[in-house]
Amino acid sequence: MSSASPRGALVVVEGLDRSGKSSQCQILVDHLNQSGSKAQYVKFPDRSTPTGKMINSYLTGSAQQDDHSIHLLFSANRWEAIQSILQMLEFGMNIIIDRYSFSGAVYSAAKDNPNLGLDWAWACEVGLPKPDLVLFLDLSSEEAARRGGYGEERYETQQMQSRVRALFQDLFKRLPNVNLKQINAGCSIDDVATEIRTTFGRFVEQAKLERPPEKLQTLSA
Ligand code: FDM
Ligand code: MG
Repeated sequence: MSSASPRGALVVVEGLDRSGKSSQCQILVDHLNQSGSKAQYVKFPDRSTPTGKMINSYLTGSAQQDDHSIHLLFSANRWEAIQSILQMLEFGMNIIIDRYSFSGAVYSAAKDNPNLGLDWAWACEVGLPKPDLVLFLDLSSEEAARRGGYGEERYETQQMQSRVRALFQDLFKRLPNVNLKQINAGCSIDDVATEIRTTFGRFVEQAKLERPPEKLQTLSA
């Protein structure tokens, strides 16, 4: 592959449970593939790998883990995938990631463990590829509840979700170099999809993609 051809874009979709992340990622991936760009969906946690199986046991309640230990497993689950993601980007593939380091930091910090704040939680993400664009699908807890409440997994409680929502905003304020677009996820699937498509199109027109991608840095004060 000649290095003259553009690399793919690394796009992350973040948001609360019920915000429509997974559907919107798929809609964007399908749209890009149908319109002549290459795109691949990637989801974290990837529950298929050895670390992902441990994470799945924890989330479904069949295993217990220390808060730090599970946090590091979620991070390891990203680090182990990075070489293949970088290769796909270099190959010109756009990678659309459903949850990334931002979920990693805020869900762990939302546990209110005094020894596991945002700074500690973010530290093991430093050095991972920095997304070229982060789309945050924002949803109020009222709208989430109207969508049928939460499921059975660990973290799927109203209290946890409202802490997570606030912590996402705290985290983004401390990452001024991240290219973030907040999207109101309270409208219809079609309206959200249109806004994402427009945002992605505008981003691609202006983007100058460094090779290799930049890296995530420590949080600002
Ligand atoms: N989650 C997800 C974390 O706690 N840390 C992480 O690094 C990631 C990627 O895992 F509650 C949480 C977020 C969610 C749970 O995610 C499972 P999905 O998207 O519902 O599978
Ligand atoms: Mg979930």
